[in-house]
Amino acid sequence: MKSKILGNCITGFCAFLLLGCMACANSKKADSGSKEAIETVNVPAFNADSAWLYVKQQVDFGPRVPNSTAHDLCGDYLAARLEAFGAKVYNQRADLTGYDGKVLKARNIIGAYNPESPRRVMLCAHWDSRPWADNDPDKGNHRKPILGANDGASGVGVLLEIARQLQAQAPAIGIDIIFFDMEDYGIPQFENNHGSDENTWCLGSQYWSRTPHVSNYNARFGILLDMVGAKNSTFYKEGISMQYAPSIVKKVWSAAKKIGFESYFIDENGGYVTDDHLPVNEIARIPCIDIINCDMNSELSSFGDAWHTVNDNMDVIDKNTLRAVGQTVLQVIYNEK
Ligand code: AHN
Ligand code: ZN
Repeated sequence: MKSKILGNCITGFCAFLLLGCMACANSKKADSGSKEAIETVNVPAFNADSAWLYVKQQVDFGPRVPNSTAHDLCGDYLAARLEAFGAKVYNQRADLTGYDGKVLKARNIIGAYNPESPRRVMLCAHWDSRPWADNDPDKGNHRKPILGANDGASGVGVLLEIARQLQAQAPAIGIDIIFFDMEDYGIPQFENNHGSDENTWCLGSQYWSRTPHVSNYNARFGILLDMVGAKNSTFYKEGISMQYAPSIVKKVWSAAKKIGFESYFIDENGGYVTDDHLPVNEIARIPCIDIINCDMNSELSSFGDAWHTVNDNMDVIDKNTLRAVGQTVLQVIYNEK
């Protein structure tokens, strides 16, 4: 009897010790895991003032429509910025044909960081601006070109600031920043055949997807930024992104939530958008998502009141939105191993 009680006590004590040790082991594991994460992943702080300036510097050239001096000069500016920020720069030039039969002198501009690494992520945005303000409430503006502060320049501005950060502190993986040309030459609303051909949009990214800047190019995934600068923007989980790259959507939206930007990155599905990520997914076969503003309140367009109007100027740009997107993208790429 006595020994049985003692036996039970010993068994109980052992069990207690064992459980205690397991608890220790668990907490140790958890501790060292989180410590490691804090020690090794140092995500730089996105500077929204710089990004805003890079948006303005593009807009200051005027509309960057194909075959214009402003387009030429802005292309030179973007390539020079990437070069100054330490990227290996590729200028991919091509003659592409618009829906109207015009030959367009296209230029995709690529900045490669750590080009030798097989572990890569691509970040992209379009840098051209639309030659027609065909969604303007005033019909008299429909054939005027747009400044494209939000539609084009905002994504590029965020990526230039990221390029600056990449030079200051390298992440563990290689990054390719790709500025696609001629995204916005799609058939205007005033043409009879408007809506007839999706392929009239995204000419630069279609070209790149067939003919990447280096042969056998590959990346783990891509993130496209389009219209990421307007005040009170909301980014819903876009349809094509969810179809081809749901895990990347999840990764990006979780990263945004983790750092407090869930009021911008809404945890709900949005519509399907024909954008530069479509050829990247379907032709280059690289899973690529689109972070694109979806405005539920605008009566003019689901992309916001200023979309494809003469009002898409610096007045619509808000540094808080640029920061929310830029910091989220940094959070993602510095956590890739
Ligand atoms: C269409 O309206 C077909 N696509 C929207 C993609 C876009 C236009 N992004 C910027 N401008
Ligand atoms: Zn557009």
